[in-house]
Amino acid sequence: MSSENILYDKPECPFCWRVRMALDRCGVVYKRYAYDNPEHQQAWRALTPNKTVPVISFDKFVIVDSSVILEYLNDVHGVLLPSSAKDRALARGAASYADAQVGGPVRELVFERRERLPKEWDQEAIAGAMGKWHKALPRLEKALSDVDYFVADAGIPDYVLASRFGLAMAYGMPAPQSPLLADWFDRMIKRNEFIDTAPAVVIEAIAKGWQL
Ligand SMILES: N[C@@H](CCC(=O)N[C@@H](CS)C(=O)NCC(=O)O)C(=O)O
Repeated sequence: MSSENILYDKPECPFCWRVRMALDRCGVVYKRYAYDNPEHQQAWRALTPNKTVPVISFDKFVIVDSSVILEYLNDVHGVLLPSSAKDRALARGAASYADAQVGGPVRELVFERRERLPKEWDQEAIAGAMGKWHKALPRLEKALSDVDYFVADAGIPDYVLASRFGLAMAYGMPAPQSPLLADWFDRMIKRNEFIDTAPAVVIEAIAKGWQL
């Protein structure tokens, strides 16, 4: 029997998108099933105790939670984290900071703008999210002072942050004031694993000429 990899996924979920980028980068062939497709929903439910996406089944070996999937992909393919223990710790630290401090405000902005009509938007909540976004960026910028990516040729922290930045830009977050982060993101959006896996809303924003 031939092997089969299945990703249960939601297009605009940042956790799913970073896993899609990593799978693409590692050249893993997989089927992508929408978690809420009635044909696949029952199978997805049976696999995840948390009822979240992403969930992946590598030839029936199931992993739940994006950070565990990304670490597994690095263990197998070895390109998503640096080789020294110290550099790996720094990369994991950057990923976890990006997710908490950048992810939080981006989530607030996306929820406000995606779930409501423009006239119902809570402008105070949007301004609050934008303020937190600007506060979160300087620390990430520091890590990019001498390098093109957080991990040589891009890796886990790059995919974690790019999934947040992509959605932020698509939902109208102001461009980062930092030239280093703006240049990093410009490099990221030109990469195959970004373009091949981006949600429709991000592809549409890029097609409309969206630029930082
Ligand atoms: N820690 C989990 C978080 C995953 C998560 O929160 N996914 C959201 C979508 S972005 C989810 O599945 N929510 C339940 C739902 O949409 O029904 C991971 O990294 O995989």
